[in-house]
Parts: sequence; C-alpha cells; structure tokens
Amino acid sequence: MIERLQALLSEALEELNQAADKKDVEKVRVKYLGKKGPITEVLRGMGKLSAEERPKVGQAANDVRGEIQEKLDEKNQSLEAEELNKQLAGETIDVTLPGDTVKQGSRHPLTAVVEEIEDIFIGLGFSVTEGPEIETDYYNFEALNLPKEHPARDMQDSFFITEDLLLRTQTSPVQARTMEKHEGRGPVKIICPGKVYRRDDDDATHSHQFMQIEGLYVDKNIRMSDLKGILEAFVKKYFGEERTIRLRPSFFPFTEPSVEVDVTCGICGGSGCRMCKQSGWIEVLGAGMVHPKVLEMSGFDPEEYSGFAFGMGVERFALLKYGIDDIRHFYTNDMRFLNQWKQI
Ligand code: 2NL
Repeated sequence: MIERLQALLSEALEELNQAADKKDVEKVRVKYLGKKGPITEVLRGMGKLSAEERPKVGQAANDVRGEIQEKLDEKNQSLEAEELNKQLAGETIDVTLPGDTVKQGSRHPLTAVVEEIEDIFIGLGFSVTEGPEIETDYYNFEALNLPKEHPARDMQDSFFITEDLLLRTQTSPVQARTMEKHEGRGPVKIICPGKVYRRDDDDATHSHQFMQIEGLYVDKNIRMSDLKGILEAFVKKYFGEERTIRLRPSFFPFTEPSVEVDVTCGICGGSGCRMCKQSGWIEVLGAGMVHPKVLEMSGFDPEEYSGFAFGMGVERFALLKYGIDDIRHFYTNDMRFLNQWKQI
C-alpha cells in the first residue's frame, strides 16, 4: 500500500513537471487529489486493513497528499510569476525608437505683421487697444464726423446688420470709445489693430474683409510735426533705415488737415520703376490732425487738446515688405504659402 502511494507521488510530481499552465496543474490536482482519485481510494479502503497497518498507511497517504498539494501550489506560483514576467517583457517601452513627429504650426503671416507693427509702436510709447467688430452707427460714423447724409457712408460700402448696427468699416470707433473713456483728459496714445469690413469685390488688391491698424495721439500741443516724426520713425523701423516718407495733402472727414503718406520705393530706391509707376514713391498710409468736431464729440476740448491720427491696411504693408503679389493668399490657407512664414 505504502509503495503504491510512493509510486503515485512520483507519478504526480512527474506530471506536474510537464504542466505548461494552470489548467494542466488543475488536471493533475483533480486526477490525484480529487474525490475519485487514487489517494482518496486508498483512504477509503483503510477499513480493510489491520489495526497495525492502518495508522501507517493513513500517515503515508496524508503525507503524500500534503506533498502533492504543496508541489501544486509551488507550481502555480511559479507559473504566475512566469506569466507576469512575460507580460512585463511585452510592455517594455523602447525609448530608443523614433517618436511621432508633432508638426509645428506658426503664426498666420498677417498676425506676424500685426505683431511686428505693434512692437514698433509700443517702442514709440503707444498702447494696443482692441474693440468690437460689430459697431453702432454712432461710433462707426457719427462720432467720426460722418453725419447721416455723408456720401462716404453709402450703404453700398458697409455691411449693415440692423438699421443701427454694422460690421465696422475702420477701427476708428475703438479710438472714439477710448477717447470717451478718458473723459477729456489726455494723453491718449494708442494703436488699434483689427478686422474691418467693406462692401467690395475681391481681387488681387481688394478684399471685403481686411486687417487695419489705426493710431491716435491726443494731448496738449500735438502738432503735424509730431505726426510726421512718428510715422517716419515707424516706416524706417518697418521697411528699413534707408527709406523715407513724404506727406501729400488729402481729405478725410475725421481729420483736418489730412494727408496721404508715401514711402520711397523699395525696388528702385526712388528713381522710378514699374513697382512705383515711375514716381519713386508708394502710398502706404492716410493720416491727419484729428478734426476738432471729432475731439469735441468724444469729450475733449479742441481749444485745449489736439491730436493726430493715422490708418493703414496691414495686408498692403505685408505685400510690400515680403513681395506677395495677391492679397487673397492671406485668406485661402494654402499650406504652401503659410509654411513660408515660420521664420518671421
Ligand atoms: C485711411 C486712413 C485714417 C484716421 C484713419 C482717425 C481716427 C479718429 C479720429 C481721426 Cl478717432 N482719425 N483715423 C485718420 C486718418 C486716416 O485712415 O485711408 N482711411 C480711410
């Protein structure tokens, strides 16, 4: 009987050795330790044994059962450890593999030019102020000396939303609002960048929506020479120190006197070429001394205060500096165009 138990033990251990996974281990357990297994059978048959043999066989059967159980547990544990190691090996991250490239974006060229211009004016003591793109008739027109019957506010030129609301046609309403907030006390020294809207047919040089930057400097004793000095400094910083400006008389309802500002042609240096239509000059800005009525409507006493204002189209400044031939490139999001601006 005891020999039979020893043989069962070696058989079981041999089979356990062959077990490849927990299922195999379970099969071994059922086969040897199960209710219908050989050890249970031995224990059941104990009644037929002599009183002398019975405790010995019982002891041996229990020992064998205990040892098999112990080996089963050990095998299970080592299988679990093996499985965990396999899983960990599978999850190992190879830090030397090349990563996914994250494509670097860049500022839109118009944003880049706006920021470039802002930086120059900040350097000249101006603050940057923004305001709403949907404006009231009052701030867009009335406060800028464009009364109801004025031809410049013809419905054809603006996008009206209601009788009183429209998409702003310039950023001057931001300046009118800012002057109002100052309650008649200077200085007001601001530039106002932003989108503006005009009813226009789009082509290489026109767009119904474009980017404008206007500037305003109101204080005591502001003169035309201040305007000229600031704009000359700005043009030299933006286009290059070799460039210079000239002022020509013009007309705007919100300034008096009004001027157009020309810069020397960057292609021929002033001698005349196709770019400047042989004149040597390129028109880049409109400007003037703030009309006394405009100062007054915004709460400033025109006897005490004076100011200058100017306005420029950002697209035009970008076209001229970077040699772009069509304003529509700015709005069509062609990556071949946009990708060229990463460096600025
Ligand atoms: C252009 C050039 C200009 C102004 C804008 C302005 C603003 C206030 C008062 C007076 Cl609050 N003027 N802005 C002045 C002159 C020219 O823009 O070509 N505009 C049609």
